[in-house]
Amino acid sequence: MLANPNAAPTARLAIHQLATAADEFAADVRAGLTARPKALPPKYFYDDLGSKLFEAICRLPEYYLTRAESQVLGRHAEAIIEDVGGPARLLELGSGSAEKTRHLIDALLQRQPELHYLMVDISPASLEAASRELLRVYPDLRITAYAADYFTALAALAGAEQSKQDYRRTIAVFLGSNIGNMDGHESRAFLRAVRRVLDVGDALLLGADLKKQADVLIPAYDDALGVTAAFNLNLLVRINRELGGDFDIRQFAHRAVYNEAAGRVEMHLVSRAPQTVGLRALDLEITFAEGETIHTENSYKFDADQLAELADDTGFASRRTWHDEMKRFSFNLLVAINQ
Ligand code: AVI
Repeated sequence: MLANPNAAPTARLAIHQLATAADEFAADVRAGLTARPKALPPKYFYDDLGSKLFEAICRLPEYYLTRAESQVLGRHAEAIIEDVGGPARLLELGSGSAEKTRHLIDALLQRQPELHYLMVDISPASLEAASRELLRVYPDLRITAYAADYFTALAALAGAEQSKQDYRRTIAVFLGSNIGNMDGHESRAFLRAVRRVLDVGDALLLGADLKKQADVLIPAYDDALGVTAAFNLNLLVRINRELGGDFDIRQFAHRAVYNEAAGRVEMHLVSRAPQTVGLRALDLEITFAEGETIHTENSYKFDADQLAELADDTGFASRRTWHDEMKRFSFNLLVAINQ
């Protein structure tokens, strides 16, 4: 674990950059672009620009998820916190801008004098910006931030023997339906890893988008302004920059489809023409047929039975569920149980 040399010199904030295999991105790009069909892991969307584009997506009229979840949190944060009991510390996986989290921080600080907020995000720039903004609004908050992917951060947290100190409970939060970007196997491995850093009685707050009509889903992933298209295409920009790629971005198009049988929205990058792309750092050339796609993301949509099964399989009991007014999004309080 490396302390970030740029970390602010304040006892209230510690930012840790967790070392990941230096060439993991290169290895994943090589594997993904030489596979049939071609695919890339969505975690690589979130470089500095990608994280900002995702924040912009969250403000789009078509992207109902963020507003729906904020509505639930705005209305029920106190009841949610009440249900868990405390005093509690907060552990957020995929904190992003941490805007919605403020509802929970406010509710916790109404019940307890202090709060330790542990935040994990793959983007160091997002962590830096979000933690500074939080400290401006809540000068007494104690923040420990981890720049890492979820599994690396959870392994570090499990091994760090993090003492809860004055906190009776840990509340883990996984918002925004981030769980939807994992397939069934990965989401179970992830929830089990979360469960390992919790004690019996601790809570996991899980935001999950619900199954719905394609005419609501597709615009959410293919907005009129083209922000989601830019978010998707930025993956090629990142490959060009970091791996010496020569992708001509204009020769690829964004596509979002609802795969109803699989219960997920899929994002693809479609080659507009037959073409060959070089990747200098990988000493690799990739050919594309016209219309061939790179599958860049799955966004699974859930029903109540699937969510209950997920909790059941991973050492949690579902205690309560809240919905937004339009019942588009579900917010689930899961409690860690003996396994
Ligand atoms: C982060 N994640 C839950 C978003 C989603 O809805 O799957 C990522 C995203 N992709 C396109 N738009 C937003």
